[in-house]
Amino acid sequence: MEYPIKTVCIVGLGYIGLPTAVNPRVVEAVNAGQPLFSEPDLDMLLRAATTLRKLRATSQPEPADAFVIAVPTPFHQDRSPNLDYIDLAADAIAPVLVSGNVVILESTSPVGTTERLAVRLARLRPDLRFPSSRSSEPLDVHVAHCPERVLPRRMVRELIENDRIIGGITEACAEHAEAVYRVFLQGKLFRTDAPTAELVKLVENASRDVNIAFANELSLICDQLGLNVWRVIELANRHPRVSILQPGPGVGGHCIAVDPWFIISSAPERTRLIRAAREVNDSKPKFVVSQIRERAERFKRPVVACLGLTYKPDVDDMRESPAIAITSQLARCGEERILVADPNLTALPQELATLSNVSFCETMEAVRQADIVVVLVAHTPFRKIPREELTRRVVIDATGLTHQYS
Ligand code: SAJ
Repeated sequence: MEYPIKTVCIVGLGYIGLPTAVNPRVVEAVNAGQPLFSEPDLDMLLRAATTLRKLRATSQPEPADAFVIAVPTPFHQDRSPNLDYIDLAADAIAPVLVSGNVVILESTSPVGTTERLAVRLARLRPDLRFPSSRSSEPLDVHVAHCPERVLPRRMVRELIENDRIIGGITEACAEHAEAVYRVFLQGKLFRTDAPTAELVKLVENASRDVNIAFANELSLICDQLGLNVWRVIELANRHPRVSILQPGPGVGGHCIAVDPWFIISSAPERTRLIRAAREVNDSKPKFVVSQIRERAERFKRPVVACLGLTYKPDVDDMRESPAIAITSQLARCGEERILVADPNLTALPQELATLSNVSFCETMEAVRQADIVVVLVAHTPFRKIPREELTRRVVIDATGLTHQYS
């Protein structure tokens, strides 16, 4: 069956979601064709979309055929999920919903959230019929979950090419949601129910977290045994059925370090491995700080160059960045003078800018002044640092970038 989709209202226009979207500065920037974060090809597409009047940002949702909710789902201090932004999005779209609409939740969500969204909308709009997994009555508004899966820096391509999972509260909901993705998707669509789709997304990120934890645990073991973890992994991966990921300074970003907790909070007694992986990854920044402090002991007042602050290579996103946690812990607990360099940033973030022993400088300037060079993010430009500039200094490489020299 055909369900024509002419207008789509996206709630949440950036990775800070709804609170950002209602900010007049963001609305102006998007309407002027300027994205608020850098992502290959996004600025060009945004300019084209706004110029052709295919995209318009507003501070309040407007009537549309389909509504896509893409707001953040952080956790509370006790690591239980915080669904406030989804609730705010529901409250914002409820007044403009009409019969025939489809509402799609794209935010990564704990199992049960899509049905909870439908219940909230039904309460706000008693004049419309919303879906329930317990009933197959005809509906006015369809509700489904279609979790996003794109990798930062490859977002534009992956958005079109990746396969998508569509979890409808009912079969009809999945069918209606599919019509939205058929407009642009080249990857395959797989239909399922909403709770399965919710868990699939969480499982994807938890699987990556567990695999990174394995690599991080290997880095701790190799440190104790005096072995090169990068070489060990490189050689182990020559086995046809072994594919170990890379250790690093810890796991950052707003997804992989957060989403496994949504599974843990749904089944606390049955998530020993997922929890242990989170703990291994969360403990890695502290380990890197202790490595730096140990090597710094032999200097009177060491100058430490921290290379990289973002949560992963070649992005400008600093959310939950282990590199920031390491730099900040180091600055707070020691005598060290810290020089920070990051080719993807123009200044220190607020939490480091207020520390008197931390300053921001250009990469080679930081390296040349340093007694100890700490590689925290394997940004591509760091690969151009001349080898001899590193070999004559103490180097602590949390990323494997300098393994190319060995
Ligand atoms: N990392 C390692 N070692 C590795 C790989 C990554 O330490 O071998 C670290 C990175 O440095 C970073 C963190 O893990 O700090 C996460 O980076 P990432 O590149 O693995 O993932 P994200 O957070 O940028 O994006 C993930 C992706 N999920 C999966 O690959 C399963 C993406 O497809 C999702 O759309 C995204 O989460 C999301 O929004 O959920």
